[in-house]
Amino acid sequence: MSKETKSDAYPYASGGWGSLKAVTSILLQEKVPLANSQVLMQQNKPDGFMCVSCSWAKPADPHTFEFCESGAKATAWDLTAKRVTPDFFDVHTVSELSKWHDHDLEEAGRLTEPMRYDPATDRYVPIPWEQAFDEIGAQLRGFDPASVVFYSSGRASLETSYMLQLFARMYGNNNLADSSNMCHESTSVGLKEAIGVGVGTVGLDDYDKTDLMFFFGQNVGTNSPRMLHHLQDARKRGVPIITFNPLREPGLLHFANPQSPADMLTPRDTQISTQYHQVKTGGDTAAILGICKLVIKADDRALGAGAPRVLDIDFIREHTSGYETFAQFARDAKWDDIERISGLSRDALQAAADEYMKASAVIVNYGMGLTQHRMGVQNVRMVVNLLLLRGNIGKPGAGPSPIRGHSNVQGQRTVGITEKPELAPLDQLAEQFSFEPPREKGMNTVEAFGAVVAGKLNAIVNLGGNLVRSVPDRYRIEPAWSALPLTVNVATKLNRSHLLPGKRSYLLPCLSRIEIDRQASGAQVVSMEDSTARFHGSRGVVDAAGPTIRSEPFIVAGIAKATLGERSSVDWDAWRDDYALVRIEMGKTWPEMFEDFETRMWTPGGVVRPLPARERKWKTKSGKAEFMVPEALGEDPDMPEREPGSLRLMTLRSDSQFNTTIYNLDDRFRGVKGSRMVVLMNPADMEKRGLAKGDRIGLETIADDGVERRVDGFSVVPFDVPEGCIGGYYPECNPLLPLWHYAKESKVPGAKSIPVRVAAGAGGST
Ligand SMILES: Nc1nc2c(c(=O)[nH]1)N[C@H]1C(S)=C(S)[C@@H](COP(=O)(O)OP(=O)(O)OC[C@H]3O[C@@H](n4cnc5c(=O)[nH]c(N)nc54)[C@H](O)[C@@H]3O)O[C@H]1N2
Ligand SMILES: Nc1nc2c(c(=O)[nH]1)N[C@H]1C(S)=C(S)[C@@H](COP(=O)(O)OP(=O)(O)OC[C@H]3O[C@@H](n4cnc5c(=O)[nH]c(N)nc54)[C@H](O)[C@@H]3O)O[C@H]1N2
Ligand SMILES: [Mo]
Repeated sequence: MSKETKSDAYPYASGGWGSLKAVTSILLQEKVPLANSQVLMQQNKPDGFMCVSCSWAKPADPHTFEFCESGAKATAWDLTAKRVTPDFFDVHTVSELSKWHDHDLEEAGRLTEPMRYDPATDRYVPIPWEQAFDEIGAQLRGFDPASVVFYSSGRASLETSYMLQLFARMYGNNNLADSSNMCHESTSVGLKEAIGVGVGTVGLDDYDKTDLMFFFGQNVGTNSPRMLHHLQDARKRGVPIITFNPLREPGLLHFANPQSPADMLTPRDTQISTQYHQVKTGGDTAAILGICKLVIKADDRALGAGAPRVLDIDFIREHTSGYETFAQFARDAKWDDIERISGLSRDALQAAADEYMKASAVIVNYGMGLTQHRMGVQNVRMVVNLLLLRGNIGKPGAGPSPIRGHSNVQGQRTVGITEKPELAPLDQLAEQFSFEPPREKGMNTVEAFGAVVAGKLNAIVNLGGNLVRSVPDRYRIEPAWSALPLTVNVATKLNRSHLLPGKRSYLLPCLSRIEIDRQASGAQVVSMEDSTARFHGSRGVVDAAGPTIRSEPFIVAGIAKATLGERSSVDWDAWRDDYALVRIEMGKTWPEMFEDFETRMWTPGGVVRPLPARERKWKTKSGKAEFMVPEALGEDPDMPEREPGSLRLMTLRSDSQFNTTIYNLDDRFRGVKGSRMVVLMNPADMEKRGLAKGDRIGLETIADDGVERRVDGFSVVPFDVPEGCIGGYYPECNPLLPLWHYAKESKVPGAKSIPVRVAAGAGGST
């Protein structure tokens, strides 16, 4: 049965005074000068800069403070007064720095000079920009293009991304891996097959019109907090919110808006989730199928009784294919299976189905809890099945809303950062730039790291990211990464990946989007795409963190020119000096999106990207929106259900991190303090294993590939999570995640269902 929502792990609702205190303390921690802290007022405003944290939509009529605790932390992190200058490396060797905590590495401050690793002294030493470009270019020219990968981490602007994809293709490969490969690629694959566009179809205005919302596996209070404004407004209108999440997440239960004095001064806070279903991890396909089954059954009954239909039958007839086969599958599905796999009772699913059948416009929000599974693409397809039953796509107030991660991860794919040649306009690029782009499929992130481990890669060029921390199988990745002939890291801050230099390694410091980017033609602006497919301009507002730091377009242009030389028809210097020229080329490549972009990019609320599915035009194989019959009810093919004591580990984010960037060791919402080496466990699972709160344990992965994957030194925290499911933190748990444990169709690592057991032995002491 669905439970009454009540939070006890965190005494204050998400937002609230705790949030305000956290913002003040990070500004102090980073010694951000008062003048710079005013910058927060320009965050996500139509003429300001777009937040460097999450990709949630930017409204046309922003709040006075259009930022959240996470965004304020991310801004303070970039505006820090601390610097990592060449002197820093005089004092610290790379071997010594390897012993530092991840937090301390980034906390050391902004990188200021281009550097090259010197193996003789085990230090990074400064090198002039032009020399760095020449050396990198010469090495890249010497490699087979198939053995080089270009990774982007989701922050870089549309302009930078367009330049990078063109450079890679002129160089000779489609090896354009990016963070989306570990994130929402299950969405890009699943939605594309089902509705013909690989992105969500809702805009902010739909949140004002919806009359029911679902949340599957997305932790809004921590990971996209600005969205809480819209959720709160919706709740005030009486819109129910139904959440499916194994953990009782305080950030999904209650909300107090720190920017509303009324909310701050009254003890009463707003309830977010009106129903909270603690689905077992990996059980969403079964749960959604249960809801669909109940809706179809109600429709069968209505049909029999001559009553009004429950399904939107006109929509199904006109706009979809595959309904009958799916409906029969749902009718035949056994409640025993649905209840066992989802961990939810039929009554609980009936409660959700009842709300669904009452609502005329429904949004399904979802995140990593659906995509990062072996059956991640199927989970996404089940969301579509549910929505299609009542015509909830392509009408106001309704649709799928995948909540994307990095601030421009969606946009990077839009402008050609993809390893899949069919998704890039290769013919158009060929004509526009007079070259023959490679047509072979490139490597995504998992494939690239397969090649790293196999010793088949010569180089990785990273536009951001911290791959030795963020990819699976850390213990296998680290030695292989250090053996790479060349690593090039474009970064704002020092991280673990820079401390495992390849045979040749370059560390190239770049500007943050918050900073004023001065080039020969004057201060430059850039653009990005938010999670609701709107494009926005972004203008830097503070001085650069140092005179030798360069912008990402400058760096990409420099490497491209040095590598391609006469082979390229592009005037990289001109693009470097004036990004408007890049936007003009984007407009030629995709006139429907970027024509006249120079002026349109400042449209308050963003430029709406045309999405056929919004108009109920389906660019799918059948020309209709497609129902899909699930292959299995969601049981993970890697999960040894029969091994006694096996557990499914979900790797999670806290509110004090942005991916591999750790702001501090607390997880305020979940009530965890001072350590990230914890395992959140159901008290019954603790009892079965004779464990008490605070006991030290190790975890090991259950796999039969002969590789030992074990991490020690966790302490046990009792938590409200279903039996058999446990939670730990990303990236600390990544050594437990096998590289081959990924969603079949999208290759997104199965970071939310790692089969593990509690390891025998003391569990270590660190
Ligand atoms: N502050 C902050 N903001 C961020 C980030 C950050 O690290 N910090 N990262 C950014 C990025 S790149 C991304 S992709 C997004 C990620 O944002 P989210 O999608 O919210 O990702 P996670 O925090 O990894 O996990 C989401 C939720 O999934 C639940 N879950 C786990 N397994 C399952 C399951 O099987 N079923 C269901 N229904 N739920 C499950 C977990 O309990 C958790 O609440 O956030 C972005 N924003
Ligand atoms: N186990 C587990 N693994 C996961 C996940 C999970 O939930 N569980 N989530 C996955 C997901 S959703 C994602 S998106 C990936 C993210 O993985 P990565 O792409 O590797 O990302 P980040 O941790 O965001 O990268 C942080 C680094 O980027 C650099 N940086 C910051 N800002 C900028 C900038 O403006 N420009 C440049 N060039 N560099 C910058 C800084 O040096 C910083 O150290 O991790 C994935 N890995
Ligand atoms: Mo992500």
